[in-house]
Amino acid sequence: MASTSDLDKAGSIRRAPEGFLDPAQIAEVTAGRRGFLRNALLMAGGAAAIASTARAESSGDSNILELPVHSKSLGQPVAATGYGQPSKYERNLQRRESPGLTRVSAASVSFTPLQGTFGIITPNGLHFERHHQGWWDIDPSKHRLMINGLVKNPLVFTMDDLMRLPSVSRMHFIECGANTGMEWGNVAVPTVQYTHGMLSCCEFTGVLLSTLLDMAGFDKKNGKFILAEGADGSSMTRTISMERALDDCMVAYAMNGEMLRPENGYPLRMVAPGIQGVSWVKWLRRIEVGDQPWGTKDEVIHYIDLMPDGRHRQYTSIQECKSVITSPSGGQTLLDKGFYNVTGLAWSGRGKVKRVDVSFDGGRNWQTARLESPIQSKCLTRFNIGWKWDGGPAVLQSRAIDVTGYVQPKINQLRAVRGTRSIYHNNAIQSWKIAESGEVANVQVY
Ligand SMILES: Nc1nc2c(c(=O)[nH]1)N[C@H]1C(S)=C(S)[C@@H](COP(=O)(O)O)O[C@H]1N2
Ligand SMILES: [Mo]
Repeated sequence: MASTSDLDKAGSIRRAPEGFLDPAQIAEVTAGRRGFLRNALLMAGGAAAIASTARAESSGDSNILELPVHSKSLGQPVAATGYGQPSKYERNLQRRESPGLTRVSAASVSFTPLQGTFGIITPNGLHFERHHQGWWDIDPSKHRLMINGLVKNPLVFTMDDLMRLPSVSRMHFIECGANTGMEWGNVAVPTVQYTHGMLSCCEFTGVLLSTLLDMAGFDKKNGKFILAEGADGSSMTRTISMERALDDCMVAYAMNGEMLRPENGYPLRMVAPGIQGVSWVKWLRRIEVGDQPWGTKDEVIHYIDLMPDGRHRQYTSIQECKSVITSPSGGQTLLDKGFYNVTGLAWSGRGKVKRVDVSFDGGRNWQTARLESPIQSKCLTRFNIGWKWDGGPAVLQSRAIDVTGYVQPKINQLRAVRGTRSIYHNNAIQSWKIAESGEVANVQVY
């Protein structure tokens, strides 16, 4: 394996700038993550000799020799609150607002802590949130969904009406088009939570949009687009092509086995698989059928990409193939040399993930990672690969390939086509640098 120190000398690796977080926040993020890795290793210690910290012998370990109170007295009765909560030892795992983003009143973002979630499903309480005008807990008995425009029979549904219709349950990722947007501007946010945490994945339950459009008798000749409109004060309206609307879009009322959370659009949201998050209109109240795109404010001012020739790329709907190593990742610290399970997530808005390669030397050599099942279309896929850290500097990267054969690009390949003035739609390879101290930092490898 080639050493990465020459990459350093060439100035091709950019360290996360200091002062992006204030010292108290850095302490909070890194202390929590250190604790997490230490705990994780202790827990895994009994399973196999995976880390040199797992001792073969345990003489004098009071955790074994002294019977703990939970082994010799009565435990708690059923939980006093009907809705279960995580262990108090997991309270560091929180959605967080990025310290680097300015919050404009209720227009805000909270990021999913990808470094501390497992498998592919995001627990509902950790699903990222993006509100343009704050969230509401809407009374479902008063909520209505209207279908109008180029339809024979304009319709209005109550929630009860919708829940009587044929339903489907499907697992899909949702990613905000601005996810990883800070990296365009050369700002290295410190953790995977803030680089990639506008990403979540749930099993959604609802009614296919095609079912509703058929019921309304949409104009098959001129009905080329639909407009989805939300009931909050942000006037969130997004155009979706009829082709995609009829393919796999759904109006969903449930996520991960329970009704939607208020912050994620309760009681009804659009699920637009593979399409950027903004089109997943929350608190969905109206669908209009039309013959051309509407060009609403969120389609002409926001979610567009300023290209090198000065023109804007508009209506970029698909989230291209992307992946990221979630552990080890920025802000974590490796405790010792030896074996580590390197794990991460891969996804594509065009279908299934075909392969994920991982590099430990900044992209010179690649090894194919193990994909965990299920591997589903437009859904997160979990990958794992074993790695033995020799204690020297290393740069970890993952590169995903989807069923179309598309290969996740390097940041410089993306910049060559897209320039440097974009905010949205950055699907470049992410690099994590491991220092000899074991500290993991966000770097860019060109
Ligand atoms: N009505 C409405 N829908 C909305 C938004 C909003 O502010 N209002 N935000 C959009 C954006 S930009 C994103 S990325 C997703 C975020 O969904 P989540 O909050 O469930 O993660 O919802 C989209 N739908
Ligand atoms: Mo978004």
